Amino acid sequence: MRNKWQWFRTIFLGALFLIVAAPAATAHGEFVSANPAPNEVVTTFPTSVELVFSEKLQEIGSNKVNVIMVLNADGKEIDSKNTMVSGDQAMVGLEPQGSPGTYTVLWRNVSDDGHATEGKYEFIFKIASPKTTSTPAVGTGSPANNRSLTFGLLGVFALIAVGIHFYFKRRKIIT
Ligand SMILES: [Cu+2]
Repeated sequence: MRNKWQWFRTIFLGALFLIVAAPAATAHGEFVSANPAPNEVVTTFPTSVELVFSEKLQEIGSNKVNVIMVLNADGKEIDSKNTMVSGDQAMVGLEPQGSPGTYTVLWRNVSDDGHATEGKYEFIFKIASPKTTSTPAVGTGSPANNRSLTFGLLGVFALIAVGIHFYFKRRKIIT
């Protein structure tokens, strides 16, 4: 039992060290910008995903060390599996998509200094509604969906506010 705990503690401290020490080290090929951008809402599905990093990327022979992977809402890979690299940029082509939803971009790179970095972000594909602002809601569902989304967000904010309130209240009692 004791051995198991020591092992666990070692792993835990190791992970903690990595989390604390990693940002302190040099920048590597950090994420700078992307198209589509993180959390961007696109109404035309992009033909590619392009990422810009803070350092020139390294290509090691024919090995694909710089990879961009794009998944649809169902987790299906919809990229061309052929990430291209040019300087500090990488891009991958995308298959055309019909269904609106949240798409996930996963990336991994190796910068010129030999350091590997990885990350992910999401963008949202929304089919543009054909209705204009002057005509009241011809389409079904979408205004209600927007409204429920707004209320949902308000609810989340309210919960966070209540949480913070009680957190500080408790701290006050303890100290
Ligand atoms: Cu580095």
